[in-house]
Amino acid sequence: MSDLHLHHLENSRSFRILWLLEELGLDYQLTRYERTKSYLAPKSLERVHPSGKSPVLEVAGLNHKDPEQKTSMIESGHIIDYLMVKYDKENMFHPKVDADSQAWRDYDFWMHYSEASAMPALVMRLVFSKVVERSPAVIKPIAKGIQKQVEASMINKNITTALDLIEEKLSKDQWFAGKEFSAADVQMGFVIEAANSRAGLDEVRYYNTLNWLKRCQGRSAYRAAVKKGGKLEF
Ligand SMILES: N[C@@H](CCC(=O)N[C@@H](CS)C(=O)NCC(=O)O)C(=O)O
Repeated sequence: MSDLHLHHLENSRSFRILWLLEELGLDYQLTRYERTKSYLAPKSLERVHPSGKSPVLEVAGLNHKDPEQKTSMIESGHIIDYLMVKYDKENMFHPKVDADSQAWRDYDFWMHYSEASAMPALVMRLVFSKVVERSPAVIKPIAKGIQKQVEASMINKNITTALDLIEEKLSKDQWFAGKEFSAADVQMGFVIEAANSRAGLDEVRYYNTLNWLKRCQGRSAYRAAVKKGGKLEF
């Protein structure tokens, strides 16, 4: 039995972990969860970790006093760091930690930027679209009005700033850490898929970003992850 067990919620950040496990060629157990009608995780995920969020990676053997016990890890960035330190000894998917290396600084920056700055704006947009979708017909026009106002005043600018920063980076480099594909591309993949899914990224303005996405989607590990965990559809 494998030491790793990924709990994967459809259309979620756990796709990152699924994709990275495939890149690393590791053996792992997979449990898939469907979202509820409210687009949340099902209650059953709370049995694996009280946060009830995805991803959760259960790891066996971390408790030396009780090797049978499994440790439930959450936070995609943290799980990725763990997988890199534990399984990427040859630095195939992350640059060597070195404050003087541009590749490492870029890697670390995008690993953080994805969840700290880019995702919050995208999640806000998703939440407002769900509010409108689920509003009763009589108040739908009012909900739509509020959505438009909040998007214009608070959300759109942040999303555009993030996407422009990403495009600028990918117009200079093939990958987020520079010349080599890395786990930072995996972490940023979900951001760009989420940004592209609903509205679709402008093909001219985000030319390099869309080419980067095609390169990611063409990787055999990405395709294997889609086969096992489902395509990302928001
Ligand atoms: N910062 C966390 C975010 C985890 C998170 O919010 N996951 C979402 C899926 S993308 C989730 O589980 N949502 C279901 C829910 O809130 O019920 C990470 O990167 O792992």
